[in-house]
Amino acid sequence: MIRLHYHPLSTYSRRVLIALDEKGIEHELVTVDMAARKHRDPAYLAFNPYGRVPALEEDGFVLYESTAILNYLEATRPEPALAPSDPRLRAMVDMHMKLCDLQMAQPTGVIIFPKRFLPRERWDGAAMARARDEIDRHLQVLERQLGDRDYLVGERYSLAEVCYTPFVQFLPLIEVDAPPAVAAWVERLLARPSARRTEPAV
Ligand SMILES: N[C@@H](CCC(=O)N[C@@H](CS)C(=O)NCC(=O)O)C(=O)O
Repeated sequence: MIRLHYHPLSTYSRRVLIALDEKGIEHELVTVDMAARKHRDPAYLAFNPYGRVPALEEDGFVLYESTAILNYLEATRPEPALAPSDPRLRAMVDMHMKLCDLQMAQPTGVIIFPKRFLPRERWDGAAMARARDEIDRHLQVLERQLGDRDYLVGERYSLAEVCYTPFVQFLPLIEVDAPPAVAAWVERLLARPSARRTEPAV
């Protein structure tokens, strides 16, 4: 049985929750009390030496880094498929997963972490403005990549969309206006039952 060490407000954890839901994988959730700094306890650092969530555990096998976990789930539970079998399309999914981390997830964290969890006097306004510009530019790239298609790769929902969902959820908090194709894609992503069932409380 899979055990997922996670936090209910964690964007990266939510990627894994979405994949578990999409694939109907039975699992057990272990909440890491991050407010109480439990992710820094030696007991948790034994799972993930970087002290981050999510971390997955199955029969003594431990894996962290959400994209690695998603790829593991896809490899071990290929149905229903969240990645195409064609090597070029699969490579494109990998590319979008990586770019999501670099161009979207990272700058999103710079804005939403303080806005969700820190008092305003601790916000770094300049860094947040730079992050917002970066996201704005990235959404323009996504707009061209999407064109008139519903999904990023091969006309099917894939791990690329799983990776983006928790982050595009926060576009209103980021205060970036998505261009039209991206806005329609975001709506499509957030309407999926797996997205609705894993929606964070804050
Ligand atoms: N690259 C990691 C990022 C995970 C991550 O940053 N998780 C956040 C919660 S959303 C966390 O655990 N932060 C605690 C910390 O960095 O101390 C992944 O994809 O799993």
